[in-house]
Amino acid sequence: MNLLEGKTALICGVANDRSIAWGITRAFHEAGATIALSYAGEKLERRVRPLAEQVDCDFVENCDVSSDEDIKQLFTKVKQKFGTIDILVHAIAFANRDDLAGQFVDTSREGFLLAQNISVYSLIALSRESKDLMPNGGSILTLSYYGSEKAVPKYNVMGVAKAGLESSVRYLASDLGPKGIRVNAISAGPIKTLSASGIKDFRSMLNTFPSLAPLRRNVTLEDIGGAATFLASDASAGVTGEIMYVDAGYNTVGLSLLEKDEG
Ligand code: NAD
Ligand code: 0WE
Repeated sequence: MNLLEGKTALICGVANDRSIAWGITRAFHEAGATIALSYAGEKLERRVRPLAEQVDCDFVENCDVSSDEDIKQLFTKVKQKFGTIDILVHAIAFANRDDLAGQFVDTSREGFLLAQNISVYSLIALSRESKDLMPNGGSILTLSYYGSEKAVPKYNVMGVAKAGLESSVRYLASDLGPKGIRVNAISAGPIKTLSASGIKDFRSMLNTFPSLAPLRRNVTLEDIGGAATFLASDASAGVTGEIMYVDAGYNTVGLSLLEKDEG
């Protein structure tokens, strides 16, 4: 399928081949999009360049989203190379590891502001820059998680950040809708990425999830890539301000009594 033929996508947040951003990149490439990538920190360049080659991408730029300077430079280079873009993917989050371990009540001011800065404000800043490069309209996508609306043990300060992120999606959609720019989030089920590997008990989350989710399995990078392709394409032209769950149905069920009669 060539849903994204003729479209250019700037994808921010590839760290390695397990990143959700990489799953989205592969899906966009298969759908015919031209790809531009940004990563955070020179250490990652070594990992991201070879991945970029796999999708015929020769635009790979460093951008730490805590730096206004980095963001400005990224978009200057995007403008030089592509002129305009059609799609922005924001797949970036960060909180102090300690804040994802103890109790939420112990969150420091510094830890709170860090999580909001990297995980929420960055979407606003990247969207502002993107809108000037989207004269023909466009699609902006970010990644959220269920911990935004329910208190998930240990997700803590990131849960509050994701609540802010989802709210930002609605406000950005409201601002940019008149320009034909849509803004949506995918709320993904748990996936074992670099970010997740730092989390104690993540493995037991992945092991338990299939018994609770209607589809009886974990979600894959391909699941997220498919939904992202839809939201980035004109097939979703009437959808904006939306939080789309790609979680094997997990968020839709209440009491889960484990039953033996599967099938
Ligand atoms: P990942 O570690 O592969 O990606 C996170 C990315 O954020 C990395 O590329 C990292 O370099 C980038 N990043 C961190 N600080 C940055 C900064 N200052 N500037 C620029 N980039 C920075 O992990 P992932 O799971 O693919 O995470 C991508 C998104 O998906 C995140 O928003 C995450 O919250 C969300 N998400 C993940 C899961 C999951 O279970 N893995 C589930 C739902 C949502
Ligand atoms: O959004 C995320 C992960 C976000 C994240 C992860 C880390 C680990 C390493 C942000 N910052 C950091 N900082 C680090 O130093 N997810 C949705 C994955 C995730 O993280 C959890 C989860 C799930 C799911 C943390 C606790 C409980 C569940």
